Amino acid sequence: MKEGDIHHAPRRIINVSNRLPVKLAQAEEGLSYTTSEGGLATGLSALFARYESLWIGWPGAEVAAENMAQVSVDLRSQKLAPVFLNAEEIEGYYEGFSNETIWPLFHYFPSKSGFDAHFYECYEQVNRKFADAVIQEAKTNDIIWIHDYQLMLVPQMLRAAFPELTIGFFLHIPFPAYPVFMALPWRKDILEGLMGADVLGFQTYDDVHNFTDSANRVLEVNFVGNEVKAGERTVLAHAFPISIDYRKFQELSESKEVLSASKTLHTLLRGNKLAISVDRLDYSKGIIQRLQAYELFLNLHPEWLGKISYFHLVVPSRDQVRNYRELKEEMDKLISSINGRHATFDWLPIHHFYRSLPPEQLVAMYREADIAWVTPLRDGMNLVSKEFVACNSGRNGVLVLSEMAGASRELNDALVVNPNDTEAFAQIIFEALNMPAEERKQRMKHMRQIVKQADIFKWADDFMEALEEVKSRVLPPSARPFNSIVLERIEAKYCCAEHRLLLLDYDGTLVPFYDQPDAARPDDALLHLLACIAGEPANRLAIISGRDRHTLERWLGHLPLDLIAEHGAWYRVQGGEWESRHDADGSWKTKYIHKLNGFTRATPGALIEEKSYSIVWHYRQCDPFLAQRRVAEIRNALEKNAQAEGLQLLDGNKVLEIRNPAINKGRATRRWLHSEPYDFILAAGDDTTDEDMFKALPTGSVSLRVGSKRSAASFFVKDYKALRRILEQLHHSGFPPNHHSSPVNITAC
Ligand code: GDG
Repeated sequence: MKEGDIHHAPRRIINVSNRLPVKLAQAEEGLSYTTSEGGLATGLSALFARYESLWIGWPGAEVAAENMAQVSVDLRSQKLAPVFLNAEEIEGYYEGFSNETIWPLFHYFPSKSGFDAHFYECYEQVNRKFADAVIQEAKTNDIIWIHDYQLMLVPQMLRAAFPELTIGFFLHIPFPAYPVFMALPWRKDILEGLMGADVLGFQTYDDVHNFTDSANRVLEVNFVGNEVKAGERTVLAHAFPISIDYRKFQELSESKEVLSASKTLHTLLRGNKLAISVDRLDYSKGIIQRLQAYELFLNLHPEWLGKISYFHLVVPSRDQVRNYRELKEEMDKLISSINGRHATFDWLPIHHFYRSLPPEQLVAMYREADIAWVTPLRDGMNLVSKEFVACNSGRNGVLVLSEMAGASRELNDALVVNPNDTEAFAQIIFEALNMPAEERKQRMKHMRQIVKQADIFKWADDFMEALEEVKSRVLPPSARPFNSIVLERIEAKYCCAEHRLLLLDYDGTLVPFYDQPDAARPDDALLHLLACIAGEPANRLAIISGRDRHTLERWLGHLPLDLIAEHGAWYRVQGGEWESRHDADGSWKTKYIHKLNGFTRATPGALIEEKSYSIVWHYRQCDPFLAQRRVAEIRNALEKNAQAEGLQLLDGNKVLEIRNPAINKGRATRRWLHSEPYDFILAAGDDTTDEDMFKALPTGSVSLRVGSKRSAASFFVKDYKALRRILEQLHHSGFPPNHHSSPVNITAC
């Protein structure tokens, strides 16, 4: 990656998808390219007119090594960049993992999913290939937009290489509910891969919910609503229902070619009602269920025999693969049985097309249809439903739409059907055919408005807007990285200072986080380090923590240092007794604990920690989905009263804390600062409560934020180990090992 000039380089979108919008063919006469102007390419075209653009993807065919350079040059002129895949990669990554593991599982057909580790390896390798292709091209200021289930590991691969990059991901297919998703042995890798994006786009809110639920359960994250903080970044999971180029379809439906095809169709129908369906051959499309419902309808309503013509368009797909071959056999059998049983000399119940039709003929079908059946068993969105609405304007046909298609969330005026309910389906066919003209007109009018307003361009704009908005929330890091030059400068100050104050937070700053709070007890090395620093005559060391005083006393009470517990509600000067702040009041707690008890009983794994002046509701051990609901319920139940009583409800790491906001580390810090005049002050902490401490420090102090750049501290360090090294180094510089006084002896408690 080249460092782009953020201010002068034009913003560029790098679109990344499995397939490029061209199909490459290599014949003896040479290379040829056919543009496949799909919906996505159309949707992005308006964006590409506003931004610079590059599209990275597979050109759709295996390319001989000697042609690769030429193909790259040819494609470059169309702002495309190829990722070349060999036959083995296509088999493992695309046909294998993408289409035989993810596709069936994400469409709720776990029994059709294979879980072959070799396929997953290929998937990972090819995702790496795509990520490398992006990395080679990308500049800091570029926006990367990755598409679909074939490339779910790419966001994190890019993020690891370039933490600041703007990355969006859109999933075109459904994201399944956790009990289905958990069947995937690589579920954690997939979720981690996706979490590399800044914005994760899904077709519907159900998908957003399923994804955030899975992420909360599998990863150490806590989506509240549809957002989560991931280090410096915000990750937003949001629904962006994809759509079509409404105008293009509408205009096409009135073109000369379509009018001519419509006329032919009209003549052929001889006054019969036209029903249509348009699907790729796939078990998720509900092809069999629809044929069964149609057969039942004909049986129940023989008065319609000879009066309805069903144009059944199925686009061939993968019919060499067992699942698809079987589906085709079953479909062919059923069609032949229905036609065989009901056909007459001048009427055929089903006109079956097993091929792709030219757009003009497809649109003529949309235009002339009295009823369109879009009845998948599961579908991310389904664009056929929206195309029908855009093209059928004059006819006011009826859309029968499966409740399992994403489109059913928007097209409320369709007749919604459960494709598995054959009786209800047959009844809905009857209703659709008998719907009064005025009702058809009104329903179609509403649906048209929806598709017209929320077209594919709006979809792309909404996604980009969300991406830019989320990205703008990442504040420029204010803490600078700590390095050897900084260390030398601080060492120099430390050495010549006569009164030093060191304020150190404990959890996350001196020790890592553990699942069980008690596991964070200090190790021998830490006790030794603290004893050494505290033992320097010029030093005053205070541990300033949110923990309760008993724990601090037990773990660190024997060292010659000050202890500040519960964010300053309690403190103990070295050698003295514990004191509490004179204005601290804990009498409010009883009422709140009483209320929290009810929530705790109803939430397995939850527990209440009572501190002197605060209450902490812990939910680390709970089902994340349930916990999220409970936190919202607790907030609803308590927030109003708490505010009136001057209390604060604070979200922490899998905890909700109720506390008095007047007690904070900032106030405690000021108290310590006033106790003596210091000529060297150092403070270190790792979370938001430590920010109050940093802000209270006088100019010239050294402040260190552990693990994050976004801070009021002057420097950031990576983790507790880095901080310990700095402290050791300072101790050695200010108090060399051969110095006359030795640190106090300590024994680990
Ligand atoms: C994924 C998700 C989501 C079909 N037959 C012919 C033909 N088509 C065109 C239609 C339509 C497209 O194929 C199929 O629409 P889908 O919505 O099913 O799109 P997919 O890309 O297959 O599926 C899906 C979509 O992504 C977008 O996010 O909606 O849920 O599975 O555009 O017009 N076109 C022509 N002849 C045909 O015979 N010319």
